[in-house]
Amino acid sequence: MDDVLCAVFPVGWFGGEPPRRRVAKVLCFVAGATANFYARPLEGVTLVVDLDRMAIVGYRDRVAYPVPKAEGTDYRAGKVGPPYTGTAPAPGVVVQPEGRGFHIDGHVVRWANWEFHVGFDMRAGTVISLASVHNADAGGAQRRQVLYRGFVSEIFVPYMDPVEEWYYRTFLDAGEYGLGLWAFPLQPGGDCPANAAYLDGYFSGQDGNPVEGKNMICVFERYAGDVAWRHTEAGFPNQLITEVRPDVSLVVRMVVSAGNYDYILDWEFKTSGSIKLAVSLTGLLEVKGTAYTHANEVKQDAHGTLVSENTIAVYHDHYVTYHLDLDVDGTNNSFVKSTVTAVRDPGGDMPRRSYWTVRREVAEREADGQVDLGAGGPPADLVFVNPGKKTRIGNDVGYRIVPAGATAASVLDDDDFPQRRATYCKKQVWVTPYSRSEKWASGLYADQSTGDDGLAAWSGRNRAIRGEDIVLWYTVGLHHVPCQEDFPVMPTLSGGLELRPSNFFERNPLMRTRPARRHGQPIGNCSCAGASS
Ligand SMILES: *[C@@H]1O[C@H](CO)[C@@H](O)[C@H](O)[C@H]1NC(C)=O
Ligand SMILES: [Cu+2]
Repeated sequence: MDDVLCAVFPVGWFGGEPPRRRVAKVLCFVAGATANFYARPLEGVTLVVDLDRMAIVGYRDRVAYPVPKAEGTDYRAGKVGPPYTGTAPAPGVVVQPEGRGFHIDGHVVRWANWEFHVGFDMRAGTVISLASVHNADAGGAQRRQVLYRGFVSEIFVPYMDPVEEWYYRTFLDAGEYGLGLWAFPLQPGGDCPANAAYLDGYFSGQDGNPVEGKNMICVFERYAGDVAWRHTEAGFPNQLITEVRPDVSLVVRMVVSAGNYDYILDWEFKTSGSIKLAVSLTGLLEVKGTAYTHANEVKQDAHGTLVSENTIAVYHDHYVTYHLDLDVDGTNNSFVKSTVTAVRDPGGDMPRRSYWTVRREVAEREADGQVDLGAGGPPADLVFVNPGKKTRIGNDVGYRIVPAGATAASVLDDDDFPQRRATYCKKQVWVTPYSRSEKWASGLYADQSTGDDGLAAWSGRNRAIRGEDIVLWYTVGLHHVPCQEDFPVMPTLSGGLELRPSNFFERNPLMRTRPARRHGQPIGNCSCAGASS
């Protein structure tokens, strides 16, 4: 019994009256010789605990499968066999010879043309607020608002196995557990580079006393070796003009270890005016014990991939939903959808048979603010504009929403119970008028919720959203069909979105950035100077 560990699983809601008792299920695992106890489930044994009475009110021992072997499941250094042979990547470290370029004043971060506040919340984790960007071309110290407040509102992870031990595994990681409660101290040099600064997080413990979480958030400048913009001009005789600007950005990072899974949640501020939101999934798969030991034996009822003997990694989704209260140059904003529309036979005597143009539509009501990025037709250009602010030549100032992969939407039936509790996962984009009570996409009280509160219910009121203080809800979605490389720990898989200025500035705000300077850093035995290839 010393090797057995148990974990708490929410029961969800599967019809009938809203539940009166607060209950949770408890499932157990065998650690033994491995730290990866999730890989060794005691499949078929389920306990039900009444959380008010703190009593076991149900116990079931239904099926018996072999506990998967411990061998090959551990992920700790020294437990995974010898390293690869061959040339190892050379050690590297980020060096900033003149120190950091950003300043942290309390919780306000100032860097390049950006200023914003970083907060910590038990449920949401990192909260970015009052993000504003400096408008260099306007002269003086003019700051312009971009984001009033942004945070991860929910992470919904429904598993796709309908059997007794699995049907209810439809996690709402923020609402049922708390992303901030699942953040742990970041490891310098691994989670964040050597040049990072760290922020602590404070929250109330179960007894009401304050708890300090050390190094919950890190802030660092990223020198990725990428290019922000460049051009080589070879058109002049006897002259080659090359201008390159290195891409440097500021990252605010938190890692959430939600039981078996790890989410790396990044806010990346770019001098171009973009804010990139990235989520990287890694950690351990949630697996099911099985009698199968070879793919030849596996039947349709597996509901997942055999990733090791007696081990099925069950199909599931990840939906990371951001609440982004944009204030593009002020609170008066509209949501504009531009659809790429093909036109045939332009006529006249030109030889072209077709071209495309853009059909622009301003969303009037919440129903117009719901967008399924995968549904038929060409991709839309989605922009938050301020109809009261124009560039000098008259375009509406705006910020574009650019999906960066991972745009899966839920395919569950509308009347399936987990789907009712997270209805919003059918569409990636929702736009609602600001309301201080509308923060949590799955409703204020998510545990055992019935779906009557939440983003889809609010949006169903179909309020006006044109020329209002409006909020963008964006869901990064992945259907996860596991493979053997995801075992015993999956390599990071990323998705996200970019909030990118669109007629917000008068011109490319990077024009004033300086070319890279060469520092007297050691560059090994590379004779880069004057080298040609
Ligand atoms: C937003 O701006 C538009 C265009 O200037 C204006 O007509 C509208 O009244 C403004 N809305 C609010 C709420 O101020
Ligand atoms: Cu997954």
